[in-house]
Amino acid sequence: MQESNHRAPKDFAAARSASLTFCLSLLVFCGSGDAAAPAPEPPGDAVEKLPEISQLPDPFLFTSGRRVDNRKQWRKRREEIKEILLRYEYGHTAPAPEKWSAREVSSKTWLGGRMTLVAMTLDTGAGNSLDMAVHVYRPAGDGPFPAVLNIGDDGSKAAVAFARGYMLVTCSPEVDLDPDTEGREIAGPAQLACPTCDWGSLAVWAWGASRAMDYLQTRRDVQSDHVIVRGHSRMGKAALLAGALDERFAMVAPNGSGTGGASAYRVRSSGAETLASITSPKRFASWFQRDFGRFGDRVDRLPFDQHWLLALVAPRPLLSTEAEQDRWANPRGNQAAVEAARHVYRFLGAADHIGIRIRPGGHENLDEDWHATLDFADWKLFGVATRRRFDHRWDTNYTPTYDWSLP
Ligand code: GTR
Repeated sequence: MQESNHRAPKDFAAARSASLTFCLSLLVFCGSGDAAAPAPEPPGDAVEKLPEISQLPDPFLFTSGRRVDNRKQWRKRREEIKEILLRYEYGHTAPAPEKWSAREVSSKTWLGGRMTLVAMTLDTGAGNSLDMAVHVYRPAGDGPFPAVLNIGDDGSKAAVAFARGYMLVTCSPEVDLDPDTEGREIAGPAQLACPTCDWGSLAVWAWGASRAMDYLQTRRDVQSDHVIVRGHSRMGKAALLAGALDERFAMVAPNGSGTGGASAYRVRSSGAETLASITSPKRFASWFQRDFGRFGDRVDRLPFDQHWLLALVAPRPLLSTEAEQDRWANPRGNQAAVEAARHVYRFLGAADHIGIRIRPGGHENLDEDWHATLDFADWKLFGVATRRRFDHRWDTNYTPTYDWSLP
């Protein structure tokens, strides 16, 4: 049995005091020195007062009306975009906990002895209030290994990762921190721990992935500067959000993430899931900031679109893996968002660090999707050439209609 206790590294302490704080006596999320910032105002009825923007909004345009014209300014704009997305769409993630601990629960051989599966529990809140399972599928040898952190406890791709020289790690925030529900708002451990937080489930799950990353940074067998955050479908949305917010993730790989993930709301394939549909109280309103559904029939009033979320990852590698027949996940909107976000990548000198891979078939999480992700990772993180293409277009007739371009 291993046990370790940790204090947040310095830069997280700084980020914590700078961020909107959710200081509660219940939790040790916030240090006592933090000045409590006012809770963000939910957009509420103000949706009607927001300007109509029919095109994909300009990611380089500050709210003040000024435009980014150098890379240093992009860092500032990035912070502004983050706050806009959290305020309107996902709700704010809590700061990193000041203290947390990891406990080994079990360890057994896996894949006929070629790997060890180590089950850990991370205690990220006061009094075990926020425990989360983390499973490490550890190849034989000392490492350190690059790793894929999968949101969701799915070990079925351990062999694929292993064969490609990557360690697989899974975490389960959708079970342990905020249980996934459809059409039911429940107060899961995260909401109970922080009743004044406005985070929806996707933000909680992304926060959980960052806590798993805290832990991976302490493992000597992990190359913590080469961790890819990945997830499928709803967990793809969470993985994208985690990678957008937490720059410790070296690469971000949403699979079939669709609406609320890597697909634009304003550009749709026929049959694609809409904002109104995903935020319906009968479906997944609880994944988002509670007022986000008010944009259901006013998508043109959204101050942003999902290319802004993708742009937060820049210039780190980002690959969206999609499927031709997965219309519900809005492949046309995905293409539009990636192509629009590429302007930010290009601005930062990394135009080919963002890609789309589209395979035949439907909404699944296949070995083939993992191989594509790991080919991209080998290329972008380790300089290994690949013959695979990552510039697929689902709709070759799609032409962007926005009138902004590189500063
Ligand atoms: C669907 C939802 C999608 C996607 C999917 C999944 O019902 O509409 O946005 O997240 O679930 O996670 O399997």
